[in-house]
Amino acid sequence: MSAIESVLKESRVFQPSDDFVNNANISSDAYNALCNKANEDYEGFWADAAMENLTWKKPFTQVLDESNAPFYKWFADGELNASYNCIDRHLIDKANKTAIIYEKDDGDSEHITYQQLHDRVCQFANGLKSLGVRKGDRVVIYMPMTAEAVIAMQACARIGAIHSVVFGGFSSGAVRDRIKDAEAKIIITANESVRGGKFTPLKSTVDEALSHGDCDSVEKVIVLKRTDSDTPWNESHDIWWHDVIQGQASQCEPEWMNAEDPLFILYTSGSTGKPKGVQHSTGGYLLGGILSMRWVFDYKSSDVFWCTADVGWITGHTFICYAPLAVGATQIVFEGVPTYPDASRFWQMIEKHKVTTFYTAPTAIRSLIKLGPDLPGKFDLSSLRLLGSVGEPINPEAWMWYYETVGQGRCPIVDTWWQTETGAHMIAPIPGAFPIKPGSCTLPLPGIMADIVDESGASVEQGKGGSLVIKRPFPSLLRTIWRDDARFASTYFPDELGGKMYLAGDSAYRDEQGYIWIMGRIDDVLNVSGHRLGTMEIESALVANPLVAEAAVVGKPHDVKGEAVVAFVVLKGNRPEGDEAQKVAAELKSWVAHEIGKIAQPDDIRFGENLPKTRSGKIMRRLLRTLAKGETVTQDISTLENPHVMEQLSESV
Ligand code: 6R9
Repeated sequence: MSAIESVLKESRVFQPSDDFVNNANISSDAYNALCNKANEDYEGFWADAAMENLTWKKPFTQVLDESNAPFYKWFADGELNASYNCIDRHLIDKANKTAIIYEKDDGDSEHITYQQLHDRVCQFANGLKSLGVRKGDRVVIYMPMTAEAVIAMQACARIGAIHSVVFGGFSSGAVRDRIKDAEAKIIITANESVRGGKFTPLKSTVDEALSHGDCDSVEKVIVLKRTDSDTPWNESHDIWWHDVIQGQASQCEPEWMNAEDPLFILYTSGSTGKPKGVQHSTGGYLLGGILSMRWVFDYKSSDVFWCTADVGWITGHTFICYAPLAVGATQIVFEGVPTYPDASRFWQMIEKHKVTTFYTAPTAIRSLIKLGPDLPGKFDLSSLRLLGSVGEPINPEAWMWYYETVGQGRCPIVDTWWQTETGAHMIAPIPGAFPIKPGSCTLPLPGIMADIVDESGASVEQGKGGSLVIKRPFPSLLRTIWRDDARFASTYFPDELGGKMYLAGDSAYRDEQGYIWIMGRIDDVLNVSGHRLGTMEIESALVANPLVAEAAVVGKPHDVKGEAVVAFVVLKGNRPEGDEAQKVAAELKSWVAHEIGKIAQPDDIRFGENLPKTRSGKIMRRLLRTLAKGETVTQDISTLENPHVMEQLSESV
């Protein structure tokens, strides 16, 4: 495994500057004190954090309830509202502070204060109520990266509706599956998205999702008019966003929620064909995000925070919609792409808005290195004080460039390991408390009892790879998979590990200093440009095509995306060759884009008369991974049913 070898060679250590340490929220002493407190009085540690960081309508008296493990409850008798915590509680002293700098694709920007955000969220929340949306109803949000996307999410939280955001790059099939699984009452979308100067219809994708007639739960489709183009319209259920807020009051009493009430559902890929509806709580989830802001991002009220993720992913939920607002930060919401109008957009925006804290993904860093390694030097990036990375392991080359060229050797990099399921950072540097190493997400946060174990659940020795687990429940952990408790328990708390350890799905090892190095997924999940994709999901999409008899999907290393999708396909007819193979491959690529979304499109398609299988009929995936990488097969293929397909499958179309 080349990625692991390259991190293994990495031994550099970077100390934070004295200046950073002197001003840090958490010093090394404070960090040790937090860890000790969490070790000695686990519940007391979390109770204090929840009291200090959240504003409760009714304070909790219970902390952790383990009586129905692994369905853990936190602060269960407390009441609060997430939107109140993100907005209203700042109005006393920060009403005129900018909450959101909304930068549009074309470079125009709009500053929205906390008071203005409050008023817009309340108006939209009242509009939702007027359409009959009530506490516990599900609302699917399929929107571009606009200020309105955040307003829609916050408005749901305000009235206790459960949002389920679907990434704007997903296709109608993916939208339909999610609407059906969540039984959504309302869909919120925009007529079009605007990214990199291109307009992409969203409303018509929603129409297509609804056209099969099996989404009976949907009562209304709310449409933001983002562009002036004509919009297909259905009088019976479509309604414009501007009509929804028309005449609505800018006050809306928050719905006081139980700490355990679901805040949202977010679908993510796993090892089966069906994405999982990860369900998060109100109190515990919000607490996790706030602690990440204070500890890992060392949040200061003077910061300008920018997370470049899309709200369609967990990173955008926690670090755009909720946590920066919950601490009263000024943050950027960016509609566009890093390469438009050119590859200096990020650097130009950091200069323009005096960004202090910049959080992006290794794949973005790698592509920007390719497109312009010297471009950051042309801008004034002196406002930056901290950099973050998320989504996949960052290779030391990209880390060094980020550190030296973007951060000018001044800014610590926080490499944050966490997941859709964990809701907030789990293993990440506390930048003023201890040094960082390129490629390592460093140490578990205080209160996060992470460990690396073997198949039986026993801790492995230092330097040895194993499965990453978290041994104690923590507040921001998912509560269940939407309407699938059994899958939740078997996926995340498997019996083999005793049923009480959270199994993350990643492998990792620890070095001499206890620093954790993530090695990759242990399940059939690919990480393409920091996005999670299930191989089974792509395989089911492929075999749904009338031409395809069988398909197997694996990942291969890619220098920008991290991993690329390779599909091995057997057609119902003859194995295609030459132009015919080109044509069918192109057709299958656009088929997958249509079934799931462009991000799932295979980079490489290979046709065989069959797939390599053992005599018992199992597809030999390890062999396919070797073929995908173009490496020589050293595995024993003597048990193969059909060795001659190996040659066919080593040829890319
Ligand atoms: C936040 C997010 C989760 C998976 C996770 C792991 C990979 C995320 C990482 C990382 C190494 C990091 N991952 N951050 N691997 N270093 N700093 O990305 O959530 O989309 O659910 O993906 O991403 O494999 O299990 P999600």
